[in-house]
Amino acid sequence: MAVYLITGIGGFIGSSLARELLRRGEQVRGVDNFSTGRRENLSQILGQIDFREADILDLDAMNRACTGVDYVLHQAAIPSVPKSVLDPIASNQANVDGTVNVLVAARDARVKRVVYAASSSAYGDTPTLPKHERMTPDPISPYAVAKLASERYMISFYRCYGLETVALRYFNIFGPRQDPSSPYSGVLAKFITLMLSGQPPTMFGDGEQSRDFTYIDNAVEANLLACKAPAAQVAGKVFNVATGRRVTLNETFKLLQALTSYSGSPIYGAERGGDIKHSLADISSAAEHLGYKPQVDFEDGLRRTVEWYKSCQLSAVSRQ
Ligand code: UD2
Repeated sequence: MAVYLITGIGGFIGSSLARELLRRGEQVRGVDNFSTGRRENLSQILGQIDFREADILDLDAMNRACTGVDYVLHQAAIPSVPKSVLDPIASNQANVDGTVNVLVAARDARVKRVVYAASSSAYGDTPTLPKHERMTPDPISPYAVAKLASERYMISFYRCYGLETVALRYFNIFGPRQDPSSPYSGVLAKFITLMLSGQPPTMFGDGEQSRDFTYIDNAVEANLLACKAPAAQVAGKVFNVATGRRVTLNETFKLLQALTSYSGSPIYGAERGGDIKHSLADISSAAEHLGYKPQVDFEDGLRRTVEWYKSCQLSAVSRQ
């Protein structure tokens, strides 16, 4: 049994990682300051994890959290392009300074490996598709810059201190427990919950932007593979985590109409600042070096996600 520290364990990705690790019989420790994570995401597993409410900007707390840990899964972040455009200082603090703290603490505690939640936003709007890891990054938003800077810190800590690090560039992860309630929430969580309650979603732009939407189980699997893959193949490296297929928001809306029985139309609004038009990953490097293969495709993931939000609505109704 290994000890895993998950930063941002209250988030939808962090809490999904925790659930899977517990299912596999591993020991889970987690930190969150609940700036974007949610206590409800942990309510069913709180008795099975070593949870510490802490901010990754608190180096002492990170030192304590890393003591005795084998693997760190660093998910804590302010994960939003538009929020970073509004407040680049907060984005930099959480997404860069926080990462450096986690790395210093992990190095000093001699953890075996740190796996980092990097972002596809690092590629920017370069026209070449699919995006592969050898391309020169060209981030647009402050969020994307911060995520790329942290990725480079991961590589730097491997080169300078020999701390094994792996950066996983997530491509629009979605699934159950993604928070739909903030204006900065991921598009699918927002669209699904709006449409289930009979309200029109808003497309920022013409809806023809496309994403390689990736179901949460695939991201969880990639993290666990990244912990165990031979260091010679993965340490100090960056991998795309995606499905290798893209869909437009307009196409997604049609699929969601069928799944949610929503018969209205979307609202079309202004394009969002800092946005990327098309995003699609080449996942051959993750396949080769991590043994990664997406287990759940987009349609199946969308169906499972809609079912989960429906079940939340039902339990909210039964509580009334
Ligand atoms: C970026 C990253 C993603 C992850 C995420 C964290 C890219 C391609 N992806 O996601 O990997 O790091 O940041 O937040 O950079 N939209 C609407 N209506 C809404 C909400 C969003 O039309 O109500 C649009 C939005 O303008 C964008 C698309 O939907 O074109 C996806 O937006 P998002 O915020 O879900 O994720 P994105 O692509 O910024």
